[in-house]
Amino acid sequence: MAGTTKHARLLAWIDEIKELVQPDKVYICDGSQDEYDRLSAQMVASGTLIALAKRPNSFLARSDPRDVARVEDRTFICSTSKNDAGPTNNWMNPAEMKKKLHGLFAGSMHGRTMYVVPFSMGPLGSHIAHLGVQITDSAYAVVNMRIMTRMGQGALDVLGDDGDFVPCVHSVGKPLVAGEKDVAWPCNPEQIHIAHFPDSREIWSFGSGYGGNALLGKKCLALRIATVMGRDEGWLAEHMLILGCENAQGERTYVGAAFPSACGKTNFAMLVPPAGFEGFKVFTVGDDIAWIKPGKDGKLYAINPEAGFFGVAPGTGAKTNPNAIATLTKNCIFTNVGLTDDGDVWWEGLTDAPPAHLIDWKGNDWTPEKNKDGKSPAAHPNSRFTAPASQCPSIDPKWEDPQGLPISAFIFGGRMSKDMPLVFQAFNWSHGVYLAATMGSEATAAAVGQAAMRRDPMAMLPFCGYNMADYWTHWLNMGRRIPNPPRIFRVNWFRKDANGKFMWPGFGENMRVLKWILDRVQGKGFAVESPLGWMPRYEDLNWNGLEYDKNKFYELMSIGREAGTAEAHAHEELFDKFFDRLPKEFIYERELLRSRLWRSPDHWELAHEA
Ligand code: SAT
Ligand code: MN
Repeated sequence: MAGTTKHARLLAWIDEIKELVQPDKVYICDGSQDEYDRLSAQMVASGTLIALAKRPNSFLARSDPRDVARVEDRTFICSTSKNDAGPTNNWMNPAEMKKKLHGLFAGSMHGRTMYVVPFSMGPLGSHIAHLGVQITDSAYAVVNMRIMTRMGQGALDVLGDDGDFVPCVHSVGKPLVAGEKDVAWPCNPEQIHIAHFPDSREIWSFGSGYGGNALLGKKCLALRIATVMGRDEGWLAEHMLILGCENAQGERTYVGAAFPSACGKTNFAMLVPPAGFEGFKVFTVGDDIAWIKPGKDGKLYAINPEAGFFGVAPGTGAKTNPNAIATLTKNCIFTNVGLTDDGDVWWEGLTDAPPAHLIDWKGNDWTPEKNKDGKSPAAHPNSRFTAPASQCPSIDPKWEDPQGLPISAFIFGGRMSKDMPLVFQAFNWSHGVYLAATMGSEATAAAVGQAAMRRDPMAMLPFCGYNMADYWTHWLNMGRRIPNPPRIFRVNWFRKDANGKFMWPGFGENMRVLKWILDRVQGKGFAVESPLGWMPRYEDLNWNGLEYDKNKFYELMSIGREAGTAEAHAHEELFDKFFDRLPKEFIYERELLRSRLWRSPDHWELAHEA
């Protein structure tokens, strides 16, 4: 059975797109298990998916090696005014882009099925949820959307006869001529366009079948378009995980934490408290995106608009993230990981010892020998799992609460191998917004062609659908509008020593930092003023169960005046791009930072202060 709708505008739009893309067939998805099974069986038969003998109802896909990550330089914000997209986005005139897209999409689904994928971001019918409809010629996108969103007839029912939806058009851009045999992963890498129209709230994506380029509910709708909705309606759409931490007294505190792609959000969201934290438990609400709205009581409430995890596979193992491993046992899609000889998946970090032989993500024979230089991993560094959130053992019982969950702290963390301490707290809201806005992070594999180090404000550089300076102003205003805004923290799990070794063990041990953050939120934790913010002393962290040298801790927390001053100076480079749109608070915050650094010693250490 296919999905049914009497929504006149939706039906007219389906006809209009069909006319343009010229598919062989049109199919409206109902989101049923039966439909999922049918589509997966078709893709197994055509070679797009491989059924995994070791994991029930789970599949492996291998992408075209030219289509493995988000493509930021082919991602566009097509607002009417260029200034509304701002200097950090690629802008194109909406009329020009539409013309271009119409050229690309004309006949682009020839020889293929045009799937109509109705979906809800957020629980069905929740007042914070938003509906979208994705048209796509990728069955792979359809089955992934079923895991990542509430997809199918349920969404159509909520849409009713005249409900509002964000139209999303997607094509892999590889029409088939009569008799042409399809490839396993059709795509058109030379012609990738991921275009957003914030004024008319629509999305058009051409040429890629991978992740955020193709699952349009995720970065395109739930971040780029949703940031614009949030600006207009007074809420926040953020690149944040949401977790709840329960203490021995059973009190649960929720935090939102923003990190750039592939910097450990999924691991942090599913953290298992280490020995020494008996009675503590971490609950997962989301691992990538948070929609945050002010409640009537003046608190900020967050929902996870997604229904699944699209997590980075490499580095995910029983030691680093046992909850993810338990989530992945069934009903999952794996993309660009290795295939073992007994029909299971493998990636670097899944187990300590690699299998003696497997088929790598490119479909070639692979032995550990082959990756001796580290340049030919079995799994692509941006290989992913798509998994239902409901299967996660640490999922919060209230993760689908349509009211959302009250947020007490925001955490912002970049990937910085130098200079940036493990943790500190903002002095106040506007300082916190400044800390988040100036966040720097080193390149990962999540997007092609990243600079070695870049400013990634709020981890939103690739995901903000409007002028970043206006977004900062929106953040400043959100804090002013509520009586007691969440406390703001910066963290950095990635500092390295002189030998290039990570100084902090990370993963479960991040609980030590989280606990201090919660103590601060609850008014219990001690802190010392540093040039960058409030910091814990060694004795302010719980060290039960971990031997961590006091001197090493102070080294991890230290601030070099020269490096700090250079950093403050570099903020100017970022700010200069925005001219008069820059919030004036930021100029003031930068001057305060400079003067705090100026009066600090060359090498500032907590030990000297405490
Ligand atoms: O491919 S996605 O954009 O969904 C993943 C990410 O970069 O965060
Ligand atoms: Mn992400």
